[in-house]
Amino acid sequence: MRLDNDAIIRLSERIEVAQTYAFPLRKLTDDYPEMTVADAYRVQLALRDSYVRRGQRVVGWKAGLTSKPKMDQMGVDKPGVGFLTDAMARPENSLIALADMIHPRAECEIAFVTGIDLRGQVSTEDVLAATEFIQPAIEIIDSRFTGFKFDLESVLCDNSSSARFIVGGRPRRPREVDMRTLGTVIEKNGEIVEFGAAANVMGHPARAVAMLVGILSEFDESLPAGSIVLSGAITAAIPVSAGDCVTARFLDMGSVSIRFGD
Ligand code: OOG
Ligand code: MG
Repeated sequence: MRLDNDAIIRLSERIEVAQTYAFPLRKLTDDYPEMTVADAYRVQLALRDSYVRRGQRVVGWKAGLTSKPKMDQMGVDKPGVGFLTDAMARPENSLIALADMIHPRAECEIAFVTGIDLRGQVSTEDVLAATEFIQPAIEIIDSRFTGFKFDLESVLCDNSSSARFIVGGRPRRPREVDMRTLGTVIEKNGEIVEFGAAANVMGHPARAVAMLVGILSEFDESLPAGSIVLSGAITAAIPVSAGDCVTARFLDMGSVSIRFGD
């Protein structure tokens, strides 16, 4: 049975407060075990509407849990999506404040920037044709659930743990690089902590973007031209704390660095 609208609003308010004041919640399915994935996306939409009413602008979308290393790390075996707003964007090489996050982790991803609207069931070829350029990115995720533990429904309500994102390095045309064999290395304080190839992301990161467009179209939404799309972490996410410096290096695409402070 669908959750009623009051429950959807109550849940989105619960998430918004936890996101704003950075305190952890019990996972939402503890209180609403009957919640479905469709309900969870209704909660996410209510959250998005609330941020937009408060003046934030949606600048793009993210796909999450699109690689085996991430699914294994989180114990969730299905991908999902979340929205990105201008308030989450941070410049390359900047100092990211951690005071307003609970237990942040960094991920390295390929960002797609689209040039035409995408809607419905699209192929990886459609995604590549619609992509103006791809760019290295770091996503900072922060689960609003205690212990960074959740199920698919709860994490979708929490906007797929979205917190901050940074794009940088060298933009490339999507067909200039072989995205499957694109290697990436994450360094924390100069030590290599994770590495992998972008094929970890559903065989090809453009497939994750196609999946995201499919999910949006289930809710009768399109991916507008000019969107930034994060295609999902290529490796497991790494925990970060104040004083850390993280660099994600991408083969032939340069690197993105950020520092973390209190
Ligand atoms: C969910 C978000 C996962 C990714 O790139 O796989 C994600 C989480 O792990 O908290 O952003
Ligand atoms: Mg991510």
